[in-house]
Amino acid sequence: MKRSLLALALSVLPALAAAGDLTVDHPMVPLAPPGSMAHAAFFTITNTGDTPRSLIGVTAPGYHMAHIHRSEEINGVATMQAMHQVDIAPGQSVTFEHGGLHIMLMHPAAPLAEGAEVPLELKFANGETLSVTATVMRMMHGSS
Ligand SMILES: [Cu+2]
Repeated sequence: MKRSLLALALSVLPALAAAGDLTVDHPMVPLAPPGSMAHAAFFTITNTGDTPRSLIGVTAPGYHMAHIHRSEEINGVATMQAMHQVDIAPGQSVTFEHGGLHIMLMHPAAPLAEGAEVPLELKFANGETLSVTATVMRMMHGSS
C-alpha cells in the first residue's frame, strides 16, 4: 500500500521534485525614489540538487523589461553588463546584490511603495521556471 502511493506520487509530480532543487532566499527590491524608471531586484539562489543549473532569463509582469545584469568596475568606471547565463553549481549559492549581479527591472507599470510585492519569474536552461515574490524594502544607506 505504502509503496504504490509513493509510486503514484512520483509519476504525477516529477516537475515539482525538480523545482525543489532550487531555493530563492530574501527576494527584495530596494525602494527607489518616486519616478525612477529602473529598479533592481536582489536575492540569493541556491542549488540543492546534484546537477548544474543555469539561470537564463527573468520576466516581471509589473515591468516593461527585465534583464540579468552584473555591475563591474572597468578601469575605474562603473558599468553594467547584460548576462545571458548565470550558472549555479550543485551545492552552491549565487547572490544577487548591490554592486554585483542584479535583476534590472525597467519601466515599472506603476510606482511601488515600501512593502509592495513584485512577482518575478526566473527561467532556467532546462526549461524550468521558478516564481518568486520580491518585497519592496527601504535599504540602509552606507551599508553597501
Ligand atoms: Cu543593471
